Amino acid sequence: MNKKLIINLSLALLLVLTFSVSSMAAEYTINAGIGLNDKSAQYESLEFFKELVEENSDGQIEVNLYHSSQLGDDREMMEALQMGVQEMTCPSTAPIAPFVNGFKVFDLPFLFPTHEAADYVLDGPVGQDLLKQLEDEGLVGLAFWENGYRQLTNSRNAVESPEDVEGLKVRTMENPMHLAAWREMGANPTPMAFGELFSAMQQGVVDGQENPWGTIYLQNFYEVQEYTTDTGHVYSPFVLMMSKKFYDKLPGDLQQVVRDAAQEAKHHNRRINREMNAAYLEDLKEVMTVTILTPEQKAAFQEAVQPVYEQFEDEIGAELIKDVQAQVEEFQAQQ
Ligand code: KDG
Repeated sequence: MNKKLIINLSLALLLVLTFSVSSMAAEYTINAGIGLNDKSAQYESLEFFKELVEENSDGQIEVNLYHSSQLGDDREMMEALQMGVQEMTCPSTAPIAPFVNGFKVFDLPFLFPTHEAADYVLDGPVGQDLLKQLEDEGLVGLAFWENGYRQLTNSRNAVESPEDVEGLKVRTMENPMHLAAWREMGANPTPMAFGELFSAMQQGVVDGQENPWGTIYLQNFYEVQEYTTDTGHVYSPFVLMMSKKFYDKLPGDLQQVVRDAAQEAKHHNRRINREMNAAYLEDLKEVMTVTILTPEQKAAFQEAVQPVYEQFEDEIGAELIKDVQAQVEEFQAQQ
């Protein structure tokens, strides 16, 4: 074979390769960002979602995942979704409240007695109606995933009663009800984005924080916090959401692929999250002083935060609170 022919053949091969690679490239890209790290049940559930979407769209959609606030904090990412410069995120309900007021209802303390009662309400008419309301804000609510029951940690003292919380500087999510609840317990709460939390605890800017067991363990909070208590004061849902600007560009069949994957991943997420939170509590017992409250001790916390219901009744809407409580009762009556 002469030299020229070899060069021509190589060029042709290169062209074929370039063409086939570019024709394989996805038409749509979903950049999904979260605040938790890549060991969290939330990230693992996003990986599950990614696999489903990429496979069921025959490669037309590619999903890129970003953890540890690499794309910003919850509020910043929601704003990026509104502008159409990011496609997906999965915040807790607390930071969603400034966008859609009704989301405040889910962060009322001691609202959901069990995981299953929460599933029932979130997947029922009240939860689904709130997801729909996100659309007016340029956000598409795809499904409620789970963050979990939030537990207090701190570096100052063991906590068995609201009195033990007196004056404690507690970081909360950026939500007025969380602040109010901790004030009622006598603490000195400070709202802060999740990404700033570890160093704030390390530097003593705050004494404590509250998050599910999985987060406390996997984000290494135990390195800077000595004490934890199973306050379980709030059940924290996650909302998997998408930029409406992006969603509207997808053809109908691909919108369905995304919606189906969000639902399938929801079941996976709830299952592994519950397993992980239970398992990490056991691991935390090895590295922290863990206080498990008696039902009487827990009732004292519940009583302390009760005024929050009245304080926020007008702001949230008495009807909405009643609807959620009625659904919880309906669920319990079926058990
Ligand atoms: O990925 C989710 C986090 O960004 C955040 O919502 C976690 O519960 C959380 C917190 O305390 O901010």
